[in-house]
Amino acid sequence: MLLSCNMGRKEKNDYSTVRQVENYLSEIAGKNILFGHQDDLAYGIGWKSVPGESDVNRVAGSYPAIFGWDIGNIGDNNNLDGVPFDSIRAYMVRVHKMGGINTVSWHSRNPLTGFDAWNLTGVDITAMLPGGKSHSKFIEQLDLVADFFKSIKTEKGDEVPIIFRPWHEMLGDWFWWGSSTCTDEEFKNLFKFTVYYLRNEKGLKNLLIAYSPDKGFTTPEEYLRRYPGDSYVDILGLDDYSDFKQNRLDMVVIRLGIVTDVALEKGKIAAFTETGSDKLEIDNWYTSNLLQVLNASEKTRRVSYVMVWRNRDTSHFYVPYPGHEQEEDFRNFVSNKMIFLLDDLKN
Ligand code: BMA
Repeated sequence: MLLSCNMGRKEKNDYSTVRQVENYLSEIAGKNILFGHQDDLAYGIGWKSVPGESDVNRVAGSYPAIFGWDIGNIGDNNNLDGVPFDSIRAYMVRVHKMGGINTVSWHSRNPLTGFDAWNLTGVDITAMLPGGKSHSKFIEQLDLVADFFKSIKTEKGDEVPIIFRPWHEMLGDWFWWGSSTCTDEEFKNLFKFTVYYLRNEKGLKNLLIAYSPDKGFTTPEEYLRRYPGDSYVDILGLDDYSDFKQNRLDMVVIRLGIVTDVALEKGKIAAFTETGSDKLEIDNWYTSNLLQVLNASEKTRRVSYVMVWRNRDTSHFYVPYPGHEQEEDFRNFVSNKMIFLLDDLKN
């Protein structure tokens, strides 16, 4: 391989909505942090596919500013968590019309085996890439992704900007694209080819690409160990749950500081792409943990958005629901001037 990848991005005089989103996220660095929630409109505690519902809105009186979706099991009717792709498309268009921002992750099956993202057997990245013996199987998957992304349009035909966050948490060893099953070089080639194919071969111009390692780093060099290169990435992220679980807020601050330092140096956006306390097991997590790390320093305040994971049911959730003891704490968190929900973003 490879592959120059500048097409479809940062051309001069580009006033497209995706550039507006990118500029906005850059401009708020150091001032505001958008709050996001995975699958927010699709389901919550005690409800499922009820139009207009949202646990964030139920508790805080506004929708989130960032809405996360996952395209694992693309090609099936439903995604890996049972949300129909037709619904995801409709939610994403709705988010765009409401003035919110969509981000998409991909708990991808292994295209060679069909096994899920967590299955570490039968991994052969080289075979998936150009010249490899199973390249066509990977292309089939990427074509499904491209077709889905292309289908996300308003009635007027306007494209909806998407923050695409493929191959996330790649420093860890729990996904098939992780560090125990593919080398750094293979990983970079996988990432590069994915972005190259969607942008240059498929002509998708509405994507911002996020590189989103887990907490497996303590230096900028380690953070960038699997970084595919500046022309493939727009947003530098961090996925970190376990530092909170282990009460290592100092480590979250250090890691976010590295992410925002690297972002500043590269002229890119920094984001806390995934975090949370499952079941809100930590007391007043939003103000005693999340707000503390986001507001810890000039560096951490340069994060443009933070997103927590989904509210599946009472045994797996990240945002309090009506009646939950941390409702008030969540309202205190979002009422901080720095934190933006959709209503703040629109104002
Ligand atoms: C994990 C859990 C799983 C889910 C996966 C992909 O963190 O929420 O239940 O299938 O994310 O969304």
